[in-house]
Amino acid sequence: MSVLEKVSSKAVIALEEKHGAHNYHPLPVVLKRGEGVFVWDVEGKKYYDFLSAYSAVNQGHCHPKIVGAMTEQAQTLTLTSRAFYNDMLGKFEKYATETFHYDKLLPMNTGAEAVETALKICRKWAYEEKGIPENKAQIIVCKNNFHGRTTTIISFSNDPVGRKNFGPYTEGFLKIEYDNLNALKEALENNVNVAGFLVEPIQGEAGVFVPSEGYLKSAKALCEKHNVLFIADEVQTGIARTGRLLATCGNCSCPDKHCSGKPEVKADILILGKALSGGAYPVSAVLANDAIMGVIRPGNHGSTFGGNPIAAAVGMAALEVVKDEKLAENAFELGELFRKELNSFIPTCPVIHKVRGKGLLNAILVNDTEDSSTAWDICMALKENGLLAKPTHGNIIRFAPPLVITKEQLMDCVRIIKDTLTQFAN
Ligand code: IF1
Repeated sequence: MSVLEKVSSKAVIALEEKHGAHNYHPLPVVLKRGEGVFVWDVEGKKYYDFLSAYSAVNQGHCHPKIVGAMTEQAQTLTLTSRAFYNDMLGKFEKYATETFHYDKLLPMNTGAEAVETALKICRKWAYEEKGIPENKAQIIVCKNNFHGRTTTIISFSNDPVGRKNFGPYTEGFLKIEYDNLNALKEALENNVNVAGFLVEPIQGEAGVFVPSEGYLKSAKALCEKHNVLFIADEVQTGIARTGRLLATCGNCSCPDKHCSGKPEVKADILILGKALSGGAYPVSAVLANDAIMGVIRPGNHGSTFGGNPIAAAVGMAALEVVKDEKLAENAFELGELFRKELNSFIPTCPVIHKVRGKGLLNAILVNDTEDSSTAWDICMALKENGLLAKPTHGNIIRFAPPLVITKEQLMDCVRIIKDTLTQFAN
């Protein structure tokens, strides 16, 4: 088949079915173009994108500033490896560390790699700074976490599908209940060799589970008391998604007006990915202050592509767009509106019973069992009605549009969602 030939969705799906590994179960829609909040399939049908590539495309599809920075850099210098310096990485590191208020940044490519990086930094810090005996370091993680797909990360997952038959598993992790300060307190008190606490500010894969008010702040205080590093995985929640630059936003001078005066917590190690590139390129990073990042020395860690000049150019542009276009503020305001609209609709709708989330990371809870196909069927109907979303955990549907969405567009989407759910009530 010529690449120029027009293809049908059916043909593309058949190609993947035959030649691709079956590690995903996508919604049957084949996209070929994106712009802002919209994507188009190969038949030309237009959709609102309410997944945003799992919050990677916060700045909207094919943002001209990000694509411009990327193409310009791609025509100049793409990759040097870290065996040599490139003239872009330092600029990106300066820009990002000033944006998030940390001394240092370690660049990687994917979220999972950044999580692995954070775990390595934490362990090394534990042995060299905290004085934990060699190979005894423990890192506390939460039940129902999602931090990626590497062998070490799945070792502390409790999703049987993602984990089973991929053992033997990496040791050194203690699992506690999420949003439970007592569980954290006990784990810290009963284990002398705890190095870190790895946590998602909102659990994404678990169905957009928002912890109780004050949980993160108190958890951070407990960690401080026990000289344990608080590691925030903001791969999904970061970069304005939840209505603040970071969901753990402790930067009172950050460009987000909703943050000022209401600092939550500042992680000892911050993990970013996804929207750090606006979805244009794989860019992830770990940020920490010198006392922690200082344990990393030449040869300890790295990656061929991490910190490449395209990633640096794209990362800078992506962060600039977030500031210039006030995406945190937009996510905050439109998120409130979205939940208000759905909350007033729920009493009239027997199909869903709850909407929850922060900023523009939201989910609706469908009135059916976890193994039912209702949420999937609703997503199929939403697709027919021009809006793309994906179920998580069977009966939960996540709604996370690009943060460049306007109020008018959001209200149009609320209408589509209400109409579709009403369709299911009958
Ligand atoms: C897939 C979920 C989202 C993440 C957090 C690290 C990573 C992720 C908090 C790893 C990745 C993704 C990956 C994606 C599904 C997805 C996801 F449904 F599983 F939970 F976003 F909501 N930390 N999350 O959410 O980043 O290595 O993928 O770059 O297809 O597995 P990555």
